[in-house]
Amino acid sequence: MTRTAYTTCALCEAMCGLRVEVAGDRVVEIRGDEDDPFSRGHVCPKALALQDLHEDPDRLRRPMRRVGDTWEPLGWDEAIAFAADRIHDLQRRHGGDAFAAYLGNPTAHNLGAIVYAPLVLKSLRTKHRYSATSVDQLPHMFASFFVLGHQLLFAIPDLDRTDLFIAFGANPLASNGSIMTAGDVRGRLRAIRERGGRVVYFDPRRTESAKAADAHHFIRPGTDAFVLLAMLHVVFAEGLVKLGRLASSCERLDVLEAVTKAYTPERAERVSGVPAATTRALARELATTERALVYGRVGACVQEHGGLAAWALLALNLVTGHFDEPGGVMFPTPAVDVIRGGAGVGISRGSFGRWKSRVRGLPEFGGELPVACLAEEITTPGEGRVRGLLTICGNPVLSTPNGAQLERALAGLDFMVSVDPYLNETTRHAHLILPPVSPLERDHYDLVFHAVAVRNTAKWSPAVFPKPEGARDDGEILGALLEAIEHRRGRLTKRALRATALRRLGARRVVDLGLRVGPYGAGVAGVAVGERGLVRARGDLSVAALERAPHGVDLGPLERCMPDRLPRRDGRRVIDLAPQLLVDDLRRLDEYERRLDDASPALSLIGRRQLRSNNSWMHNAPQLMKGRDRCTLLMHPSDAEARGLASGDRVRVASRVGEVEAPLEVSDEVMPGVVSLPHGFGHHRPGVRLRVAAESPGVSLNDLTDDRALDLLTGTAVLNGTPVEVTRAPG
Ligand SMILES: Nc1nc2c(c(=O)[nH]1)N[C@H]1C(S)=C(S)[C@@H](COP(=O)(O)OP(=O)(O)OC[C@H]3O[C@@H](n4cnc5c(=O)[nH]c(N)nc54)[C@H](O)[C@@H]3O)O[C@H]1N2
Ligand SMILES: Nc1nc2c(c(=O)[nH]1)N[C@H]1C(S)=C(S)[C@@H](COP(=O)(O)OP(=O)(O)OC[C@H]3O[C@@H](n4cnc5c(=O)[nH]c(N)nc54)[C@H](O)[C@@H]3O)O[C@H]1N2
Ligand code: SF4
Ligand SMILES: [Mo]
Repeated sequence: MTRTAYTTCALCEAMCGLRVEVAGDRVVEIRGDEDDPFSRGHVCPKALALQDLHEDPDRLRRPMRRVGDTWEPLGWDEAIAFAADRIHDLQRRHGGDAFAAYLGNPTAHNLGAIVYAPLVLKSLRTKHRYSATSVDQLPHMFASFFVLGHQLLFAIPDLDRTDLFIAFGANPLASNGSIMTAGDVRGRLRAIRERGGRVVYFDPRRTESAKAADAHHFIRPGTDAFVLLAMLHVVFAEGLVKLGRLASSCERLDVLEAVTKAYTPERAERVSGVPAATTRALARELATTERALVYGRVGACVQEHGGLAAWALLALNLVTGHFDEPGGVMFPTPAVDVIRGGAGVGISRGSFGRWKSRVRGLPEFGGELPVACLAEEITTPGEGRVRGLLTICGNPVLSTPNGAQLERALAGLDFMVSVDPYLNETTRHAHLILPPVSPLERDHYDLVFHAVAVRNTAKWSPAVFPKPEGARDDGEILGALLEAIEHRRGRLTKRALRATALRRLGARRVVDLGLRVGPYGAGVAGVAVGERGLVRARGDLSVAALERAPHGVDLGPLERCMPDRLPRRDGRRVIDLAPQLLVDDLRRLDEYERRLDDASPALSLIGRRQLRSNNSWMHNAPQLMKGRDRCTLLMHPSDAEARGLASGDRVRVASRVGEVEAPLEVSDEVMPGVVSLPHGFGHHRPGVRLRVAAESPGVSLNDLTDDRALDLLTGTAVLNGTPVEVTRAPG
């Protein structure tokens, strides 16, 4: 007897609907759900690997405690009590800040984790909060906070209606789209060209996306801000500014004009390699095409001037009239509105500089410190040293700069606990691992990615399989941990009682409340709604209503919502086109340009993503690991020739912080002077329980990236543009 279950793939941001054929407790087949109004049947190879994940014998099923070099299983109650006792004891003796937390990327893809992890972090009362944000989208959050007043007001490409899509540092055909949630992003990009529009990429590599586009321009790593500022320069110089409907909300246009005057396309050409004529032509095309936009992603973020690039991207869309307009960048109205808040689902608008990191003095953003500082906060002696760590959904040893240094630091912690299904490069240093159920054993609602989607939709996906006896999902694990931590501080305190109530509430009820008070909900008596009082109820969404629509519901295209959606600053809803902090940071950009004059002849190392891979943690899925070794170093033929190297040679790649060896792949896909290695490999570490991954371990790109290299404005790690030397490997 087989049955059909409908669910959503939560591996990447695309939210693909799945149709899963199930026999008993086994997966028979996974296919795209053609009735899903958002993804329309599209899936990528990773969806099939959900079966691998589900069945993976290496996936941990019970809490495990490390005793020396061996691991012992233990029961949940004992495990949670052990964690809470150790955390409490450590903080009592050394202060709250002696315990740190790191949240990884799957937190955002996991309902239980996204609801409960922030609550646990709050209850830890530590300034040492870290996450994958500072190796990813932090510059966008930073720019949105200062320009628009809320860190989560991401400007989303209105992909389905645009006629010009210009992308800096994104590879949607491999990543399936990022901060641009779009089921079947390939089809949606193809449709732009089919309706006569154009798709253009700026990337140091001619990626799979670039190959399927109208134009691709090589750009030197780390120089996007120069090109984007030059585009602004052209828009002002040629009188192409069009603020339109939002003119009265925009402030400091004159400052933006004044500061971009110096950034000519010629100057950008010298630094970036992008011809001045290209910059001019594209700036004009952007300004004069009715439905057009410019977009930037990881490549434009994790670099030395990511903050400036993110600001320039926003500003360009604003001054060319492509902000909050169909076909430009727009703002979703998600069914659970995490920006407007209400019913406890709101996310704060942001903060900056309320405290600084102990060792390097780097400012917090949004309550977090840059993860590039985590290792030094553990190893540098003195008052306030980090002695304990909680990781949730994270593998910072492979994902953050100078991972080898972090790895050594983790080994010296007094106590480390990881909420994670695998014994991997990071969690092997934990004293306790708390493993959640598989993705097919948990309910799902996308609180994050509905809020960054190219269309408004909503979908509740019940677990495909019931939770196995004695298993817990992330929400249950973190809810129990939250309660236990607060109860150690006093059983009857207000916070302890609240923690118990929150644990009992459960993630499903949180979503239900969020839906009811959201823009398509019927409201709930007695619950405060957002900052603006009761919002207009447009429907009757609730979890029960969504359960009656297993393929999800379509809530229509993105709609104009500005300036209403801006939070008030000093009582007013304004857009600051030229925040002073960003203007001041231009000085650093100028210094960078001067430094280039005496730059060393080193190669510039960038990363790459592959369709059959997902950051650092899916190399244990057999269906994704078939075929040749993918962890190769790409190098342009002219650079290979200059070094007497050929495809297949083993090369040594060395940076300031480390060196690795990898097979060389000579290719004119990368621009001269640039080499590329995928990130997320490096599974050779001892003590890791990933048998499939260990067969093709590769090397870690982040054993080369430099923890000292930061976008100093935002605290984002520089993961692209690392100077390296490449030589033939000895022997
Ligand atoms: N050089 C370089 N480095 C990069 C990048 C780059 O482009 N170049 N990209 C950066 C980006 S964009 C990101 S987002 C970060 C990611 O950085 P991280 O989030 O730290 O790393 P991931 O590889 O996503 O690891 C996810 C971890 O979560 C676990 N996990 C998976 N699913 C679940 C779940 O449902 N519950 C729990 N509790 N755990 C789960 C996995 O076993 C794994 O340990 O890496 C960054 N690092
Ligand atoms: N298959 C797969 N899908 C994924 C992931 C994955 O690991 N595998 N990870 C997920 C995550 S966590 C994220 S954040 C998204 C990321 O999604 P994307 O940002 O779309 O994906 P990337 O491949 O990181 O694209 C970055 C591009 O920037 C280029 N680049 C590098 N340096 C520079 C530079 O200085 N300037 C410019 N203009 N370009 C530069 C790189 O060559 C690369 O092509 O993907 C998500 N989806
Ligand atoms: S694109 Fe692939 S990994 Fe992303 S949600 Fe769809 S099936 Fe899952
Ligand atoms: Mo990411």
